[in-house]
Amino acid sequence: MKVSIIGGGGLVGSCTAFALQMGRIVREIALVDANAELAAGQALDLLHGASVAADQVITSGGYEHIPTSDLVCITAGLRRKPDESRLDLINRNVDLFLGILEQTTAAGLKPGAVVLVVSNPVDVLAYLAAERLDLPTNQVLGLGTQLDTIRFRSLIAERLTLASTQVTALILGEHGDSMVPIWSSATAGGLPLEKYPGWCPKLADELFTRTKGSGAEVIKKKGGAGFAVGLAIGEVIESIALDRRRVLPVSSVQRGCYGLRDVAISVPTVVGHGGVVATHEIDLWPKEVQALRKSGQVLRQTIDTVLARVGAAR
Ligand code: 2OP
Repeated sequence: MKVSIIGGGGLVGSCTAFALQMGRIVREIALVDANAELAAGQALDLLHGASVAADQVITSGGYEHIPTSDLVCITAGLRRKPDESRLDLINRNVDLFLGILEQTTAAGLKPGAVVLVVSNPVDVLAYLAAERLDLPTNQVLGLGTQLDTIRFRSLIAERLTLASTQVTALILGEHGDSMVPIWSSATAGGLPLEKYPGWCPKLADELFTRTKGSGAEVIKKKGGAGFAVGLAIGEVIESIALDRRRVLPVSSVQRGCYGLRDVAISVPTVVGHGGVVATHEIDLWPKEVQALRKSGQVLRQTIDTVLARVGAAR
């Protein structure tokens, strides 16, 4: 599989490339960036490690890589300021993103190509990509709350001194302020998380609040997230590359799952060859479904605001 990372010169794009290199699954990684020298530097740095990593083609360049790409990952975008919500980014990033979509379309996508949107606000931009790219809807997805979910699990594990890989806890909804913690299915070592010694509602609230604020917390400390985002993206891309059909909380345009329609939002999604294989409307607590629908409304209102400014797809 050839993966082109638009924005590959930046922190998120280069960390994604490193995660794919260490994943040793994709065959070719192309870093595409407006700053060609930076992308070339990132690619060279990765290439230097290839002899102890994997037999891959690692390169950089422009949109000439798009027609031969099996997956295009769009990470380019302006970063949030520490006190700025993701949705505040919308106007600054939408114009940039629409330009990327136009250049991607002009360059020509393979009919079976998958487009994975990471740029923020990811759910709104994933919706615009699905609306504007000439691809089947299932081939366009957003990273969604996949990143929030892995942060959630890691922070829970750290607080309870559990093995991080044995905590399963899900975040669904918007990758943003209206994201929803799914406590109804949270487990550690296969056992209900709420039964663990030391677990209490106060701790649950603290951990979710910290998860929701993790993006801003990292931005404040180091300017922006990279490592965890790259790993989150790597899991999605490798599930597609190997047709693993992992159930992941990624964002795609919904057609009725949990009553959600005409909005790109994260629900339990089977991710495999071609992108979205299926979504699962698995029973949640009523208050979780209610919060998920509220999150969908928040996103739909933002999409309407954006479309009022930029117009619907021609
Ligand atoms: C984050 O949460 C970049 O939105 C991403 O860090």
